[in-house]
Amino acid sequence: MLPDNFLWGGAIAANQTEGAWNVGGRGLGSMDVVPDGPNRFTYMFGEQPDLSFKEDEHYPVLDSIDFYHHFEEDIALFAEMGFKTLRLSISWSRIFPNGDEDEPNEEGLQFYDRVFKLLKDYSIEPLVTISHYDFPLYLVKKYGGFKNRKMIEFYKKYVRVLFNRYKGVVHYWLTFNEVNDTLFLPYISAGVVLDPDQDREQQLYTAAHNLLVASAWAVKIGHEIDPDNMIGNMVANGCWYPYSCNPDDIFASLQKNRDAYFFSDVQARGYYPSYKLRELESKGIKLPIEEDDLEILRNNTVDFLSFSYYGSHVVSTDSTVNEEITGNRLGTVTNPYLGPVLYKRQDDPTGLRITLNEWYDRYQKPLFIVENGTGTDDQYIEGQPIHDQRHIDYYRSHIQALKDAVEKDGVDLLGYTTWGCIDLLSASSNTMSKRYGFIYVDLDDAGNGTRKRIPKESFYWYKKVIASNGEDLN
Ligand code: BGP
Repeated sequence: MLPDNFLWGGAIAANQTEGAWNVGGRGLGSMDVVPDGPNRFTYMFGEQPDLSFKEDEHYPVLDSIDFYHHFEEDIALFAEMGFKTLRLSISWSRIFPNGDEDEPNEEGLQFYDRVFKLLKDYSIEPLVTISHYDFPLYLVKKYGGFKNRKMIEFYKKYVRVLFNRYKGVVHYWLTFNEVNDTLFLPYISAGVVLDPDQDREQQLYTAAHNLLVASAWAVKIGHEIDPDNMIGNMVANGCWYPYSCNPDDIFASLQKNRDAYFFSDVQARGYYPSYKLRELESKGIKLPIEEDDLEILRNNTVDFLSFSYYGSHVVSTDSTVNEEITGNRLGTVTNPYLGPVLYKRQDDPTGLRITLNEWYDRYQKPLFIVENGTGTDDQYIEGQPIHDQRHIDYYRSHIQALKDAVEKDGVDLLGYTTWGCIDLLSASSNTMSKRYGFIYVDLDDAGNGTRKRIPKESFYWYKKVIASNGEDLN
């Protein structure tokens, strides 16, 4: 059995749901200026220096599903499913519209007061991501995002406001979403536009160091303000398998797994792992470590580790093994033992069990699965139920895997929040048609629709799962 206090729920992020980009004194956020369509990836990879709005582009984040004006209805639906927790993020530019002001925007704080009050009324525990792919655009343009050390101070000021304001209201916090994506998607994860005239990796690791230090400061400030705060990290996860038992493949998979381990090693153990220090040294990359940084990292490790898991990956050192699918951000060889490639991924529930075991063995700290799910192209026809059997099948197998990890392997797991408990904008494509939710939102990729919310069949299924604490998966 899962523990009685297991935190079942779902996850959303401000930039993918809130909309209301110019309401309540909010400033522009880094994702507001990212269009959908083919140009999008130049932004995500940090290769787009022009962050102005262009007339011939569409910017879905500006209005999104308008959670800002629908939150009461949405949270009522989450409560109807029996959610014990809701993972949501705060829009930094709602609190500090530019990011470098001295005083926060009271109206922005009041919005989250209302959200948290409602969650409390429904006994739903908020799990708050402090920065989920979300930086005030002004900080990106003026300071260059987390490439600039000054960002640590702006972030400290921001988290201090949040920890003070929501003391006793929010207990579970995540410092940065998918912090390890800084090395792959520097704009969305770190607000960084790369300078083509500077060394690429030096810029990435500079941002990574600044983010890691900022994250440790959040742990410190959060614990000082309320020792009961539980503060976790968040990485994009999904174990890497060797394609074969060739020792070279095994070693290659070990190295690939370190892309995620590197960040959580620092955040959970409090120091840079030797493998990374050697690698950086051999490449001539210098971490911009300043006075006190190492002490801050050492003394402020996270209380728990959290991650997203969508599927596993495979690496081969054999150049003739070249059948490759592309995940959202990482190229991976197709796994011949898994099923079809859907939305650039292969389902692998056992990979979730493996990942949980590997992470618990490595850190011996509680874990939290804060994203897991699959996009589907659900269709709504007025008056008819929305059959999203694919969501049910996916969740059933992954929940069984996490139960095995807890019940058979002894992993300490705090909870499980599915990604996109309501249809929202996809981070990689910025479209609505990759639908993750238990709740359909009537909005298409071009931004047309009523934004009406309609529960899908998976809504009723998940409700049963939560009511039975994971015992009834039928
Ligand atoms: C993670 C992000 C989420 C979310 C999810 C699904 O990387 O933390 O914000 O979007 O992936 O990915 P996508 O929306 O691209 O399908």
